[in-house]
Amino acid sequence: MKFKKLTALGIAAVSAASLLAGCGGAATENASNEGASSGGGVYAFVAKDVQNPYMQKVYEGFETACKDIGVEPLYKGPEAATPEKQIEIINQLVAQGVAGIAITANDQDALQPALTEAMDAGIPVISLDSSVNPASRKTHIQQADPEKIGRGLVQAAYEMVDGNGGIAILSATAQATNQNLWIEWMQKEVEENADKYANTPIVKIAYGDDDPTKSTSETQALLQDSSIKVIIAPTTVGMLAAGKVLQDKKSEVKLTGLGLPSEMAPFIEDGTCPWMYLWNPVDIGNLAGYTLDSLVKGEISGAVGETFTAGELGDKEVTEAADGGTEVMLGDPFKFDSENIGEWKEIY
Ligand code: RAM
Repeated sequence: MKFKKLTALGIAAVSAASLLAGCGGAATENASNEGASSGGGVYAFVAKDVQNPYMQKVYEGFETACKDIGVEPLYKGPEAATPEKQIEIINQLVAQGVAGIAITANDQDALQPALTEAMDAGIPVISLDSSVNPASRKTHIQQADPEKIGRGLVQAAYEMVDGNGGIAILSATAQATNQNLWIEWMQKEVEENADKYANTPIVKIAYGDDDPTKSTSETQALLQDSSIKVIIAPTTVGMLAAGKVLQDKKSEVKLTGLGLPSEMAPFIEDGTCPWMYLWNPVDIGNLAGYTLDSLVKGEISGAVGETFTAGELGDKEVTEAADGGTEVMLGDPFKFDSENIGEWKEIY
């Protein structure tokens, strides 16, 4: 399977519009938005962590959807990407009586008691970006097919080293559902094509926890292993940290992964990262806002086959997810390289 080259100008227009419209500041775990404290008519967004610029881009789209729908958006999240603080936040949101919760999860299972309590209290819950297990959600917003992402990243790494050189993966946290699923597909791609990948094994998986400092030191440690010739960072935080280390060291090691064009442009322009992939983070948040709204209004229940309209993103369908639950898919990942990065770095 191959990634699609970026052609969707319609989506570009939506992104630019969303970015212009979305101008709210990010609240931290201790703050709540003005006017949102009463709970009713509030759609809450719980980030993996509030330090992550990617989360803020996703929230911009969610915020725009809420404003278009006419409800109050609320941004919450812990300082670091751990489930414990997310549980506290969920409990607060339930006590506050918000109308719906969209969460990007730091653990697949640990949030289940808190999230089922929310749903029992009549508050629809969806996950986005990084899923919770099917029992903890009504549905999940899937950015793109995890198989395409995982296989595509390893195929890219293979090409970058001409089929000769070890691959290292710099991930987010060890519990991140989305990264773990992508890594499974990366491993499957290598195992199923053993002859092709004979000289490009996956030699190490490191975890930078979506923390810039840890991601930097983990990259430095990977570089101690001279068999590693390419790093795949399926996280925007990891990619930026790895790019800086490689650039500083003028390393020959190549980098690919999932990065924000606005952050990764200098590394694509100087060849550190020949190309990378991502979807539109603003659109993910936007789709989450409209999906949550359809659940709150009872237009859908999160079951396979249901359809709804997600604002400018158009008609969407609830489909079966690989984990046995359901999901709503945004679309194909985009490829960013030296030809198009100049245009996209301005957008997200
Ligand atoms: C990071 C996060 C997020 C992931 C992106 C690609 O910011 O880990 O979950 O989807 O990267």
